[in-house]
Amino acid sequence: MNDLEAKQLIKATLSEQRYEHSLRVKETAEILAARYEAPIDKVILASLLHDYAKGQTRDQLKAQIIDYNLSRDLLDYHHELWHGPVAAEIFRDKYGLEDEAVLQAIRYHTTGRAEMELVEIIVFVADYIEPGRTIPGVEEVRKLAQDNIYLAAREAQRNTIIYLLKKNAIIHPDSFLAYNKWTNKIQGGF
Ligand code: DGI
Ligand code: FE
Ligand code: FE
Repeated sequence: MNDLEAKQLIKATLSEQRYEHSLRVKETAEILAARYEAPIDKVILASLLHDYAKGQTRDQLKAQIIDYNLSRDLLDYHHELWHGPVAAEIFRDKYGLEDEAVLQAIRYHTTGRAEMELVEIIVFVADYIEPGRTIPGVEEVRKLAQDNIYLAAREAQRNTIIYLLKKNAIIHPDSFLAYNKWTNKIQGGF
């Protein structure tokens, strides 16, 4: 799949608002890819496609988690966490997308995970800082992203975890694993 096909696919599937968000994530991710010398084609494709399944209903997503044999554990977590893993399966199954780095970036764009490649981290951060976002603290993450992608990712994740804790939400372990990994990296650990 090339980026024109990806754009057409999301335009035909997503709401206008979500389509525009996806284009802004792509623009932001492109800048980060250049800055951090990440494979630009993979970054563009993953960022355009990351929210492909976002418009699906909870029941549709649930059915696909079962059909695609995704971890049933997912169903114990908020349905907001389902659209990434399901989208990755759809692209693999129905669109012949085989690039693992792209699929992983789509799959883990909401929670993060312990072992993230640069493409994944860039999509994760771009999704958080795209210019349409008004999340408290986003300005600080935008600044950090200019110099240190790990610091930016860690700060974004820290903000999300604090936000979720404040509303007594259940937090997926992958969110913590990503947070721990980035924090350790920043502090010069593993
Ligand atoms: O799809 P987007 O809105 O562009 O962004 P996203 O896929 O990063 O989804 C963000 C939402 O997901 C946001 O409301 C925070 C939530 N989220 C992220 N990690 C977790 C989580 N929600 C729960 N309950 N648990 C998590 O670990
Ligand atoms: Fe998303
Ligand atoms: Fe998004």
